[in-house]
Amino acid sequence: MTNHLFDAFRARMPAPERPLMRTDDGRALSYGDMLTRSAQLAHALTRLNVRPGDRVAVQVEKSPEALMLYLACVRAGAVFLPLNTAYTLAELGYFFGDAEPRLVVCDPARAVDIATLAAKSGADTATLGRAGEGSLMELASGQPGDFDTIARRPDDLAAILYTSGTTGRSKGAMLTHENLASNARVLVDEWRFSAGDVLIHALPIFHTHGLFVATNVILMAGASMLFETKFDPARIVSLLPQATSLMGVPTFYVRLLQQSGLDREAARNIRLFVSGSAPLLAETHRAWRERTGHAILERYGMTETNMNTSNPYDGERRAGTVGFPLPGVALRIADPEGGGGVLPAGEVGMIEVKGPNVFAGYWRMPEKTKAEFRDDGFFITGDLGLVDPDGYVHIVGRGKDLIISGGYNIYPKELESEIDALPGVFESAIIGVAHPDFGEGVTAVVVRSPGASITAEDILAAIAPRMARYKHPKRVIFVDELPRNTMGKVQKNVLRETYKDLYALPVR
Ligand code: MLC
Ligand code: AMP
Repeated sequence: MTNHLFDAFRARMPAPERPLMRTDDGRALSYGDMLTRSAQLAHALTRLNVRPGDRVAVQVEKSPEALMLYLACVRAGAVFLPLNTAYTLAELGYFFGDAEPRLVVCDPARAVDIATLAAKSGADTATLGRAGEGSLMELASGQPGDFDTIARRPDDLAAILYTSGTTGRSKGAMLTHENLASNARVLVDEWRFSAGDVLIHALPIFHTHGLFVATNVILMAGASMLFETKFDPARIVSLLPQATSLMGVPTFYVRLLQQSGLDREAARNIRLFVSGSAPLLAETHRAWRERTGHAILERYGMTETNMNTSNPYDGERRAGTVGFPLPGVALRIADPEGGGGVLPAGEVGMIEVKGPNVFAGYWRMPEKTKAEFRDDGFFITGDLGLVDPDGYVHIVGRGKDLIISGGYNIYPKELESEIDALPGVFESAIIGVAHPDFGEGVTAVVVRSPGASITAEDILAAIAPRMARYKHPKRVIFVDELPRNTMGKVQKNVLRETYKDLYALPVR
């Protein structure tokens, strides 16, 4: 039986005794262990009535078992649906209702609340803790160590990852086996990964970057990783000599630069530093080069598209650009207004992409899917950019109202709706303001209702149980009125200019 994604990993798998990962609590997992554990977990999923095509929603702390659960879903033909550990019950309720998972896997500490919520959508619940404890591994440990991997075609779904919508509801991006396999294969080749590589993996595994870019590349190369459950900059510097590569969001590099131990000697065995998920400042790129001798390779991707472009492995990695379209990816700059005609080189417009990396659409939202694709199959990214005379793609802004803080996306509309609904608030505008650590800091600009005295603390306390912590405003500013244009639209650009120095001082 062929299972498109798992067979692609298996085809390049090294000898079973070769290491796949070493964890920060000293555990080691070989490729053989990966096969056994993922097989046992695939049996456990089957025992829990997960059938091919069923969604398995997973909100658990980072652990080797959590990664094995991803592979078990692939092997069992299920659709893996990872969820940010910061999501509140209110946020989870929406995802469960929309995705209708067969099974929800959560941390034992949240089991009671989540099981109640999951049951409302008809899902069963199993638990998996940071150290592998919980009902799921208990069931898995008694299962056989081999599994007849379920057949899956290239266009079958492997995962659904939710991305927040600019106009409200979160959308589930449907990613196929071929989306993931093709992208991993291309990245392995472009970035020259091989079995001898050791990647420092310190990203969360519920997003494209940590789950697909980092993990799939390692699996596809038969390489290994130092699997860190959290990003601790001092520890990362101490691990550098044992590694050949690091992948991170710009905040990683900003924080690592504050470590006195970061120098050429520490980075002597590294061959590749990769950054993505948010813009890497040219000054961070330069500072990194001075300190370590390495030019960070910046690449550009999205949940919906996996990776689209990359600076070259050989050749100039140009600061402030995201490099060239990856092999197999067609990229064009289109007129964001008036029907999307393709613009001449050098002009700023909407970045549109097409290729085997581009997702199959939004889960149960055919209208939204249709709206974000052109008739000829190009996906409208929402990012504004240009292609320079040398072919490098530059991202110059966003056509979508989105804030990226430390690599996490925050959709202003979602926060504005919550804040506007509070008694004492007349209206609000959420903006991203340059932030030395997170890249952009979420900032709330609020107009009180006449006579009201609501405070910043009141607002933060009200949203705390409803929204993930990383979405919370770092500052709340009260104003008498919001600036508007003649059409009555709030001028967020004016607000961003007014508050551009709000976080100017280094935070740490
Ligand atoms: C944590 N906090 C954040 C935050 N991360 N606030 C805003 N933005 C963030 N990204 C909050 C915490 O809740 C805490 O709040 C306070 O900030 C300080 O926390 P910390 O200890 O400094 O944070 P830390 O745990 O170290 O996390 C920072 C981080 C993390 C950078 C390591 O955010 C991270 O792992 N980011 C990576 C995200 C990622 O993987 N993105 C890829 C998306 S895929 P308080 O108030 O409790 O103190 C994608 C596609 C592509 O975009 O192209 O790759
Ligand atoms: P997400 O929806 O979390 O996958 O975020 C995708 C968005 O992150 C893209 O649409 C871009 O706006 C942004 N992004 C990813 N990589 C980069 C990069 N290297 N430079 C600038 N923005 C990036």
